[in-house]
Amino acid sequence: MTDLYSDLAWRGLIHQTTDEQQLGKWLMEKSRTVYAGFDPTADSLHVGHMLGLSTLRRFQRAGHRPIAVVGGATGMIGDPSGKSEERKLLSLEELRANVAAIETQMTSFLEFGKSATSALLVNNFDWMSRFSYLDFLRDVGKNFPVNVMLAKDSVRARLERSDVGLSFTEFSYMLLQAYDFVHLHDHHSCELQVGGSDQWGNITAGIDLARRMRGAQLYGLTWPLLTKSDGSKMGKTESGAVWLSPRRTSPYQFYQYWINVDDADADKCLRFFTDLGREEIEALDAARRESPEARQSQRRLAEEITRLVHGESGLTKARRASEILFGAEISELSDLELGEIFADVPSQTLPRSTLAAGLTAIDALVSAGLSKSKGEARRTIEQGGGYVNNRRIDSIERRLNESDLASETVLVLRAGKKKYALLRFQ
Ligand code: 383
Repeated sequence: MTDLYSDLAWRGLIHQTTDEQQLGKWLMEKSRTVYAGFDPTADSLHVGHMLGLSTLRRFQRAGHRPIAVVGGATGMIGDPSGKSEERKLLSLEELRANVAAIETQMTSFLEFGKSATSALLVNNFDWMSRFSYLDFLRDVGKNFPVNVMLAKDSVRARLERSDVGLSFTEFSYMLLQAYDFVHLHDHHSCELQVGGSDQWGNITAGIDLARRMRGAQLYGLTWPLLTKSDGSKMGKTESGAVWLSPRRTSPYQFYQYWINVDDADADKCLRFFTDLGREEIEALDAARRESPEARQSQRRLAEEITRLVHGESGLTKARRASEILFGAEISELSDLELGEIFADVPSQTLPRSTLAAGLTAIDALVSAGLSKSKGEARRTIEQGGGYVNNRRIDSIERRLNESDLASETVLVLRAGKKKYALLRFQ
């Protein structure tokens, strides 16, 4: 067995464990079963969750068996850990759709099959929904001293604030997660639960419960919060989370997020998110110190993570989009792909008949808003600064027609180096 614990420690992925001294040895002794849970709060996982999935993946590659739990039941309640306010309950339809969507995403990180280390995907609704309220209070609740529950960070943080409070529903959340650990121990000999540092309270609640109910010794490990060197959250942009679903965050935007990681955060990202080994990462660190402008780390990071999440075809698309924004000729894209690449670029719509009649390049630049007048458009073209689909407009006589469309309905115009505009024909 490989020394997984040392690798996790080197990567900076160990925040707290139940057993500082023993866990490393324990993981080397034999193949263990380990789990992490994901609540279906949206129809996609995001970068924060990705760390959980890639950590499970590290366990699997080191010879352990990972279980990914999708929280069909816990998602009905809402984990107060790390949340400053009570959550809105999700409707049952929303939950069902979210479960289906995130289950698909979870499978791409792990190997499923029939071997001893094959991953398992389970939904806690399957066992929790069979519990009656009275049985749950008698079997599980009886083992939870309320004073211990009150001392948990997730609870204390909320009780200290008089303006938000904490409902009985969310207060009970930790019992559900605690019982999951017992259930997975009973049915799959699971002995270790991993999660982000916000999950420490829930993980230790499960360990206590297993000791009380079964006399079993279970273990826990958390990784640190995902923060950047400036203190802000990793995996967030001004427009919100970076999602794994290509419908929420296109492969191109996803790729760009990693390409734009600060030098100061690159070492952490490479260690946390990629499968690259120590030697390779340290070589990238050295290269970054020597010639940061080459952005080799960022390119490698973007490449590795985009391939993992969006596959080779997603990576190809994302790369193509970057090339286009750096001036590569544009052809044979779909409206959708163009829309993603040029999401922030202004666009104008013209009737399709203008194109059939042969629109002059001069008129096109004016209609797109790139030139204020025909005179200005003419000068732009004469100086070699007018482009259609990133190809230079070689004459002021140039007319555009259907064959110039870059996609079904869109033409990409550019004035100078960076000023883009789209013309849509409908
Ligand atoms: C549910 C049932 C279990 C074990 C865990 C859970 C989910 C857990 C939770 N996790 C977060 C989530 O789902 O809420 N109560 O959004 C996040 N995780 C992972 C990681 C993280 C945590 O899925 O820190 C970030 O991604 O643990 O916030 O039996």
